[in-house]
Amino acid sequence: MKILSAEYITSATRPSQYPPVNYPEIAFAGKSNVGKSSLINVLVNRKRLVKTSTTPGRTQLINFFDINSSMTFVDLPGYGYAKVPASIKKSWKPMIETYLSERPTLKAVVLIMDIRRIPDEKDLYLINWLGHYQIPTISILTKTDKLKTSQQARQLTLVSTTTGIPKDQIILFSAKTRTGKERIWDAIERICHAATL
Ligand SMILES: Nc1nc2c(ncn2[C@@H]2O[C@H](COP(=O)(O)OP(=O)(O)OP(=O)(O)O)[C@@H](O)[C@H]2O)c(=O)[nH]1
Ligand SMILES: [Mg+2]
Repeated sequence: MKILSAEYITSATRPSQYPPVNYPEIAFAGKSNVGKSSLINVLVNRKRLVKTSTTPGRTQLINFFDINSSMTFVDLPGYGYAKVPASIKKSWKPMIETYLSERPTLKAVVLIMDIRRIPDEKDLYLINWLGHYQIPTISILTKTDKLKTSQQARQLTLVSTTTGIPKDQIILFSAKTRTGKERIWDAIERICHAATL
Protein backbone atom coordinates (compact mmCIF):
# COMPACT_ATOMS: atom_id res chain seq x y z
CA MET A 1 0.00 0.00 0.00
CA LYS A 2 1.46 3.34 -1.02
CA ILE A 3 0.76 5.97 1.61
CA LEU A 4 0.13 9.33 -0.01
CA SER A 5 -1.39 10.99 3.02
CA ALA A 6 -2.12 10.12 6.64
CA GLU A 7 -3.81 12.75 8.76
CA TYR A 8 -5.43 13.02 12.17
CA ILE A 9 -9.14 13.80 11.81
CA THR A 10 -10.63 14.00 15.30
CA SER A 11 -11.06 12.36 18.71
CA ALA A 12 -14.35 11.18 20.13
CA THR A 13 -15.97 9.45 23.08
CA ARG A 14 -19.49 9.16 21.64
CA PRO A 15 -21.19 8.77 18.23
CA SER A 16 -22.22 12.43 17.91
CA GLN A 17 -18.50 13.29 17.88
CA TYR A 18 -17.49 10.72 15.24
CA PRO A 19 -16.51 12.14 11.85
CA PRO A 20 -18.99 11.71 8.97
CA VAL A 21 -19.08 8.24 7.42
CA ASN A 22 -16.98 8.39 4.29
CA TYR A 23 -14.60 5.53 3.71
CA PRO A 24 -14.12 1.95 4.86
CA GLU A 25 -12.89 2.01 8.45
CA ILE A 26 -10.35 -0.25 10.19
CA ALA A 27 -10.17 -0.14 14.01
CA PHE A 28 -7.18 -1.17 16.11
CA ALA A 29 -7.93 -2.77 19.47
CA GLY A 30 -5.98 -4.41 22.24
CA LYS A 31 -4.75 -4.08 25.79
CA SER A 32 -3.19 -0.95 27.09
CA ASN A 33 0.46 -0.53 26.07
CA VAL A 34 0.36 -3.52 23.70
CA GLY A 35 1.54 -1.39 20.79
CA LYS A 36 -1.63 -0.34 18.91
CA SER A 37 -0.44 3.18 18.16
CA SER A 38 3.04 1.95 17.17
CA LEU A 39 1.50 -0.55 14.75
CA ILE A 40 -0.54 2.18 13.04
CA ASN A 41 2.55 4.38 12.68
CA VAL A 42 4.45 1.51 11.01
CA LEU A 43 1.58 0.76 8.63
CA VAL A 44 1.43 4.36 7.44
CA ASN A 45 5.22 4.98 7.50
CA ARG A 46 4.99 7.82 9.99
CA LYS A 47 7.05 8.10 13.14
CA ARG A 48 4.55 10.10 15.13
CA LEU A 49 1.18 10.27 13.40
CA VAL A 50 -0.24 8.54 16.46
CA LYS A 51 1.20 9.35 19.87
CA THR A 52 2.84 6.37 21.52
CA SER A 53 3.83 6.16 25.14
CA THR A 54 5.67 4.08 27.66
CA THR A 55 2.89 4.94 30.11
CA PRO A 56 0.02 2.47 29.64
CA GLY A 57 -3.46 3.89 29.18
CA ARG A 58 -2.40 7.02 27.32
CA THR A 59 -4.89 6.71 24.51
CA GLN A 60 -8.20 7.37 26.25
CA LEU A 61 -10.25 8.64 23.33
CA ILE A 62 -11.28 7.09 20.02
CA ASN A 63 -8.90 8.70 17.52
CA PHE A 64 -9.73 8.84 13.79
CA PHE A 65 -7.13 9.14 11.01
CA ASP A 66 -7.65 9.65 7.29
CA ILE A 67 -5.45 7.45 5.10
CA ASN A 68 -5.03 8.43 1.44
CA SER A 69 -8.55 9.96 1.50
CA SER A 70 -9.75 6.42 0.86
CA MET A 71 -9.71 4.69 4.23
CA THR A 72 -10.08 5.61 7.91
CA PHE A 73 -7.95 4.13 10.71
CA VAL A 74 -9.33 4.21 14.24
CA ASP A 75 -7.03 3.94 17.26
CA LEU A 76 -9.14 2.63 20.13
CA PRO A 77 -8.24 3.16 23.79
CA GLY A 78 -6.54 0.13 25.31
CA TYR A 79 -8.38 -1.98 27.85
CA GLY A 80 -7.29 -3.69 30.99
CA TYR A 81 -4.83 -1.35 32.61
CA ALA A 82 -5.21 -1.51 36.39
CA LYS A 83 -3.93 1.95 37.25
CA VAL A 84 -6.41 3.90 35.13
CA PRO A 85 -8.91 5.76 37.38
CA ALA A 86 -12.13 3.80 38.00
CA SER A 87 -14.29 6.54 36.45
CA ILE A 88 -12.41 6.29 33.15
CA LYS A 89 -12.27 2.50 33.23
CA LYS A 90 -16.03 2.36 33.63
CA SER A 91 -16.59 4.49 30.54
CA TRP A 92 -14.21 2.48 28.32
CA LYS A 93 -16.32 -0.61 27.76
CA PRO A 94 -19.46 1.25 26.60
CA MET A 95 -17.30 3.69 24.61
CA ILE A 96 -15.55 0.91 22.68
CA GLU A 97 -18.58 -1.37 22.38
CA THR A 98 -20.79 1.47 21.15
CA TYR A 99 -18.24 2.31 18.48
CA LEU A 100 -17.78 -1.33 17.39
CA SER A 101 -21.48 -2.14 17.27
CA GLU A 102 -22.84 1.10 15.79
CA ARG A 103 -20.32 2.32 13.26
CA PRO A 104 -21.73 1.49 9.82
CA THR A 105 -18.42 1.94 7.96
CA LEU A 106 -16.42 -0.38 10.25
CA LYS A 107 -15.01 -3.14 8.03
CA ALA A 108 -12.56 -4.91 10.32
CA VAL A 109 -10.87 -4.86 13.68
CA VAL A 110 -7.14 -5.40 13.97
CA LEU A 111 -6.82 -7.22 17.30
CA ILE A 112 -3.37 -6.80 18.81
CA MET A 113 -1.87 -8.99 21.53
CA ASP A 114 1.62 -9.16 23.04
CA ILE A 115 3.41 -12.32 21.86
CA ARG A 116 4.95 -12.75 25.32
CA ARG A 117 1.59 -13.00 27.10
CA ILE A 118 -1.17 -15.57 27.19
CA PRO A 119 -4.47 -13.88 26.26
CA ASP A 120 -6.49 -13.20 29.41
CA GLU A 121 -10.23 -12.94 29.99
CA LYS A 122 -10.31 -9.37 28.64
CA ASP A 123 -8.78 -10.44 25.32
CA LEU A 124 -11.09 -13.45 25.14
CA TYR A 125 -14.10 -11.26 25.91
CA LEU A 126 -13.25 -8.99 22.97
CA ILE A 127 -12.59 -11.94 20.64
CA ASN A 128 -15.96 -13.50 21.54
CA TRP A 129 -17.67 -10.16 21.25
CA LEU A 130 -16.26 -9.53 17.74
CA GLY A 131 -17.32 -13.04 16.75
CA HIS A 132 -20.81 -12.46 18.10
CA TYR A 133 -21.20 -9.27 16.05
CA GLN A 134 -19.54 -10.98 13.06
CA ILE A 135 -16.94 -8.26 12.70
CA PRO A 136 -14.03 -9.47 10.53
CA THR A 137 -10.92 -9.65 12.72
CA ILE A 138 -7.24 -9.53 11.82
CA SER A 139 -5.29 -11.07 14.71
CA ILE A 140 -1.78 -9.84 15.46
CA LEU A 141 0.90 -10.92 17.91
CA THR A 142 3.23 -7.98 18.33
CA LYS A 143 6.62 -7.27 19.94
CA THR A 144 8.05 -10.42 18.29
CA ASP A 145 11.50 -8.78 18.43
CA LYS A 146 11.46 -9.52 22.17
CA LEU A 147 11.50 -13.31 21.61
CA LYS A 148 13.69 -15.83 19.80
CA THR A 149 12.11 -17.57 16.81
CA SER A 150 11.66 -20.83 18.73
CA GLN A 151 9.88 -19.01 21.58
CA GLN A 152 7.70 -17.18 19.06
CA ALA A 153 6.54 -20.52 17.63
CA ARG A 154 5.73 -21.82 21.11
CA GLN A 155 3.74 -18.69 22.02
CA LEU A 156 1.88 -18.78 18.69
CA THR A 157 0.70 -22.31 19.45
CA LEU A 158 -0.37 -21.33 22.98
CA VAL A 159 -2.27 -18.26 21.78
CA SER A 160 -3.98 -20.25 19.04
CA THR A 161 -5.06 -22.91 21.55
CA THR A 162 -6.28 -20.32 24.09
CA THR A 163 -8.25 -18.21 21.62
CA GLY A 164 -9.35 -20.81 19.09
CA ILE A 165 -7.94 -18.67 16.27
CA PRO A 166 -6.14 -20.91 13.74
CA LYS A 167 -2.37 -20.41 13.72
CA ASP A 168 -2.22 -19.47 10.04
CA GLN A 169 -4.67 -16.63 10.71
CA ILE A 170 -2.42 -15.00 13.32
CA ILE A 171 0.13 -12.52 11.98
CA LEU A 172 3.44 -12.08 13.79
CA PHE A 173 4.51 -8.42 13.89
CA SER A 174 7.17 -6.13 15.30
CA ALA A 175 7.06 -2.35 15.22
CA LYS A 176 10.81 -2.42 15.69
CA THR A 177 11.77 -4.65 12.74
CA ARG A 178 8.52 -4.05 10.78
CA THR A 179 8.17 -7.74 10.16
CA GLY A 180 4.57 -8.65 9.32
CA LYS A 181 3.70 -5.23 7.93
CA GLU A 182 2.99 -6.51 4.39
CA ARG A 183 0.79 -9.35 5.65
CA ILE A 184 -1.29 -6.90 7.69
CA TRP A 185 -1.73 -4.56 4.71
CA ASP A 186 -2.71 -7.50 2.50
CA ALA A 187 -5.38 -8.51 5.00
CA ILE A 188 -6.68 -4.92 5.31
CA GLU A 189 -6.79 -4.39 1.55
CA ARG A 190 -8.51 -7.72 0.95
CA ILE A 191 -11.25 -6.82 3.43
CA CYS A 192 -11.69 -3.25 2.12
CA HIS A 193 -11.82 -4.51 -1.45
CA ALA A 194 -14.37 -7.19 -0.62
CA ALA A 195 -16.41 -4.56 1.22
CA THR A 196 -16.73 -2.36 -1.86
CA LEU A 197 -17.81 -5.17 -4.20
N1 LIG B 1 10.26 -3.82 21.35
C1 LIG B 1 9.08 -3.40 20.91
N2 LIG B 1 8.45 -2.40 21.56
C2 LIG B 1 7.23 -2.00 21.09
C3 LIG B 1 6.63 -2.60 19.94
N3 LIG B 1 5.43 -1.99 19.74
C4 LIG B 1 5.30 -1.05 20.70
N4 LIG B 1 6.37 -1.04 21.52
C5 LIG B 1 6.58 -0.17 22.70
O1 LIG B 1 5.51 -0.40 23.62
C6 LIG B 1 5.12 0.82 24.27
C7 LIG B 1 3.64 1.08 24.03
O2 LIG B 1 3.40 1.30 22.66
P1 LIG B 1 2.10 2.09 22.14
O3 LIG B 1 2.10 1.96 20.67
O4 LIG B 1 2.02 3.44 22.74
O5 LIG B 1 0.98 1.15 22.78
P2 LIG B 1 -0.62 1.38 22.80
O6 LIG B 1 -1.22 0.04 22.68
O7 LIG B 1 -1.02 2.38 21.78
O8 LIG B 1 -0.82 1.93 24.27
P3 LIG B 1 -2.09 2.73 24.88
O9 LIG B 1 -2.46 3.80 23.90
O10 LIG B 1 -1.58 3.26 26.17
O11 LIG B 1 -3.17 1.72 25.06
C8 LIG B 1 6.03 1.92 23.68
O12 LIG B 1 7.11 2.09 24.57
C9 LIG B 1 6.48 1.32 22.36
O13 LIG B 1 7.73 1.82 21.92
C10 LIG B 1 7.34 -3.66 19.28
O14 LIG B 1 6.90 -4.25 18.28
N5 LIG B 1 8.57 -4.01 19.81
MG1 LIG C 1 -2.09 4.14 21.99
